[in-house]
Amino acid sequence: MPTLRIVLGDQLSTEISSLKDIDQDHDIVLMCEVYSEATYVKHHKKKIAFLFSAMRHFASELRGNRKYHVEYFKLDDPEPLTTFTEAIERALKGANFDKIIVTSPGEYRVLSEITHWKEKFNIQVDIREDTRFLCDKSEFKKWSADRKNLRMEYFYREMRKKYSILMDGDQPVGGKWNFDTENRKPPNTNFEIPETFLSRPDELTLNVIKLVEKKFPDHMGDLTHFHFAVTAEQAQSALKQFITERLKYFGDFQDAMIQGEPWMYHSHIGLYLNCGLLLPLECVQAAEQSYHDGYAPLNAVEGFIRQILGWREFVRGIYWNEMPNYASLNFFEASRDLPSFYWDADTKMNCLHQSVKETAQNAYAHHIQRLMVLGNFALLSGISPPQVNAWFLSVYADAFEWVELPNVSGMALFADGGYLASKPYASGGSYINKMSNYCKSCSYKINKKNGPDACPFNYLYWDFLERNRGKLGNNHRVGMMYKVYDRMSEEKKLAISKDSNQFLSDLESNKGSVKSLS
Ligand code: DLZ
Ligand code: SF4
Repeated sequence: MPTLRIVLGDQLSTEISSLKDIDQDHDIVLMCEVYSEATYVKHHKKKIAFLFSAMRHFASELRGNRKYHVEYFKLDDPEPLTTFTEAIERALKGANFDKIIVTSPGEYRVLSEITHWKEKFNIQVDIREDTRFLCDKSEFKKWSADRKNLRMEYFYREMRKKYSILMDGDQPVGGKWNFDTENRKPPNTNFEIPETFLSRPDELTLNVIKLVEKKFPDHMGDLTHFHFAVTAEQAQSALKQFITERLKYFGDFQDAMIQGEPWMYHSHIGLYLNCGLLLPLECVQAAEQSYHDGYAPLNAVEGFIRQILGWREFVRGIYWNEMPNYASLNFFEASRDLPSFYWDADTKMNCLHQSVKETAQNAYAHHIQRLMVLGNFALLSGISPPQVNAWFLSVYADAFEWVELPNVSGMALFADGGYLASKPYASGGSYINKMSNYCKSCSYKINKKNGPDACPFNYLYWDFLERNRGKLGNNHRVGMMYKVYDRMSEEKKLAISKDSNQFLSDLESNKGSVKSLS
């Protein structure tokens, strides 16, 4: 009897474990576009278009080159489907199968759905390990057992050794594991920043774009100028372009932000890696090769490799170790609603305005916009973690819960109380000013610490620390800042609290519109 083999929307790799040992004459590969996956958070239109187009291209590759039998349910079929479970039900009605094989999904929610299939459909369901990752779940569990606080740096060193990446015998190339002290230079606005990878949408993609516009009109996002890679071959070209044109500056300027330059020197390959169009080891090895060939310096190459071989694997391990509990952690008991400007960019704070505007255009913002602008603001203002997580999960094309949740709840919001990061990434406006030119065209004054036209980050930072003294006071990495606060005059402390209360109450009543700006 044939086997039903499932390929989910973020498993678009011919290497995927669910396709191993396929009987191509008899087995059926099932892929499905379903409403629930596009709407359980309202995914950005460009993200849905990207995934559906990549899924359809992948199905056609499996049918064409590989001669597999693929059953593909589309959202524009006469009877579109709502859930994965409905898709299984329909497939099982169409033929008899001995079992279902699926690769373990990237999200706990989907895994829970899959685990019900055995009983519901009275069929064997094999859930295989996702071998596209470089550290499997049990290996991470073993590494993390008995460690109270997990630090990526030590995990990363193990991974470097395991895969022999940037190694000189048993020592790191260049004598150090981490070259971050050489990174993070402020931007220079005279830069010529290379274009991101631009692919021209084919007819299939244009049809998907029409479908998304029709079915999801109320989702955030701009569908014009769609230029993402949608096949593995195009994603390879995007990787190659990054390695040859931008990697050499990636380290130096990884925290830099320039108004009107959404892409900077970042790789923009996260969306391809996270849906299977690229594999992590090929990206790591391509970067390593460019160092050995003398195209990119060690600080850039090591920094890029650390993101993939270290951080990406590390957060995935934490996600699977800690779910489902991790999703409900709220160390600071933050409960404020997400301000509406996260959707419409309507705020006078220019850094936030630009970051949200670019997110709506591109389903992308780079690391430091996400962490130090959008995440930092949510942290300082005490916005409810589930709402912040839902936002990040829906708006970025690379976001799947395994990677989004630890990055947002753990790193940006410190909602896990320090399990993932040793201190909150809280910051006043000066870091944004140092790393960007946003402040120059902001309605607020970065150098003013208090008063109606002072940069809100400046007083919110101190107010956040003071509000959470009971929870952070003993954190030795934050201790210095409490000493600075304690030395301030009573008058200054009062001004911080007054300005913060005013700002946060205006935020709730949605004052602070940017309508007069562009
Ligand atoms: C994000 C997403 C969207 C928008 N749509 C689909 C879909 O229609 N079909 C599908 O197989 N996957 C989709 N995905 C990805 C899933 O929501 C989910 O993130 C992954 O399957 C990981 O568990
Ligand atoms: Fe952002 Fe403050 Fe700079 Fe305005 S002044 S752009 S709010 S950091």
